[in-house]
Amino acid sequence: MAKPNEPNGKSDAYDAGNIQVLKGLEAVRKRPGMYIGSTSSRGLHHLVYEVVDNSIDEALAGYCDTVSVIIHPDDSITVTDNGRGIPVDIHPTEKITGVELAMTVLHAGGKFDKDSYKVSGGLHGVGVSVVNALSEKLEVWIKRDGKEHYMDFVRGDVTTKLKVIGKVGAKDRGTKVHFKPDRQIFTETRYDYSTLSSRLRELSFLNKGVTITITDEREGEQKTETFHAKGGLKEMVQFLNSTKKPVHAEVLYVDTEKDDIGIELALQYNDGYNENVFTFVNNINTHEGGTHLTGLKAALTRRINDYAAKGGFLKKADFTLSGEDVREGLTAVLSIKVREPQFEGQTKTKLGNSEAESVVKTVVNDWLGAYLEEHPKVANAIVDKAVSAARAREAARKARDLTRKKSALDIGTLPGKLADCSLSDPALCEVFLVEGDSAGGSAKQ
Ligand code: 0RA
Repeated sequence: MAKPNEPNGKSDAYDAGNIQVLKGLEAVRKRPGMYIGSTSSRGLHHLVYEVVDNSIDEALAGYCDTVSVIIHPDDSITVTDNGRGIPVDIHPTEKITGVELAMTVLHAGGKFDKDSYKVSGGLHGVGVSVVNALSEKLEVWIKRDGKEHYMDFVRGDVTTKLKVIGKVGAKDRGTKVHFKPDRQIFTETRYDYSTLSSRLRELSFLNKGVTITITDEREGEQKTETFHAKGGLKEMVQFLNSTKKPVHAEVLYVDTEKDDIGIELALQYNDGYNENVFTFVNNINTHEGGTHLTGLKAALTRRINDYAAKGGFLKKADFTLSGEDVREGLTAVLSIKVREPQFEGQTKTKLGNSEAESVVKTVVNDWLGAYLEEHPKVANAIVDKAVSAARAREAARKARDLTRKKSALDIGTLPGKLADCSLSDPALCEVFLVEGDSAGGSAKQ
């Protein structure tokens, strides 16, 4: 290491040799924030999401339907899945086992086969090697090829090479990862059950058919929950609207694919005035919206206006339904799966892919157009709701305009040579026309 530069202008020679190249997991331990966002509670929970996302990737690829998460008494975590199991054979170019590669090489955790969406979750999607680097201990068990394999690590370094520890059934496959977050790295090491369970519930809604369980083994906290949403986002919307009064019984639902983009959407109106629209891309909540949300909004506004116009809902009205009108009381969840997502914005939670806008718009236009035609009762309830929102908006606008007109006669808003009366009773007011600037001045007085 070079000595720090001295303030007198003389400095030690600085050349390429002084530039530190951090290799592999050492870099992660040195700057954990760069990989998991923070070393506080958020980062701590992120470790679990990172491991779970690998299992969810297996589920998305169609090889896994059960994931379980255990919080142990020492706040260590076990994540188990029944996927194919991390490969245990030697990698042809890296000359180490697939497990060692996944656990010790940055960005090697993801899928090697391109047939599945690389969901790589949380916001960072850095791979399970980052979890390994930031754990004081990590153990992995892999069942595949009729054998159970085991390997362990301390702070990212291999401590037990991959070994076979037993026999299993030929079809018994899966991966189990146990890790204890490093107390030297994290400022908070206690897991919050409800934070983990909320995200796991959300993941079960987003990945229909996958069973996810969470178990808390800590003293005084013992509990377990199982999440499984056969209906996917339809069930998520029912869950979100469970404390509200829906204006139509059925949740509108579509699950399809177009131009290599998976699209799942569920929506239902309630009798409230809030808009609750959530969007996800590859299981990541796009808090800042983006192109997919733009497409959804455009299609909703267009289809509901079309239906309202055709049904004569707007006959006497001198307005159309705005985007806000058609989203009043709306609870909706849109989840899309994209092969190469571009995340933008302050928190990297805004989708930038332009193709997502047209695909979502087209799919929702076609689907919603047909749905409204085929379900006139639901369509009428939705359009009535939007029309009443528009009426309320129009009434508010007129009231506002009236107030503005009144204030247009106030002195503050009159141009230079005009002056308002200081009294508001018309009986006491006169109009004065004067000639010349000085006369104007005294007339104003
Ligand atoms: C790479 C390739 C294959 C599976 C996995 C990774 C995999 C990783 C994790 C991490 C947690 N659970 C996992 N399950 C699978 C495919 C291997 C094959 O073709 O059999």
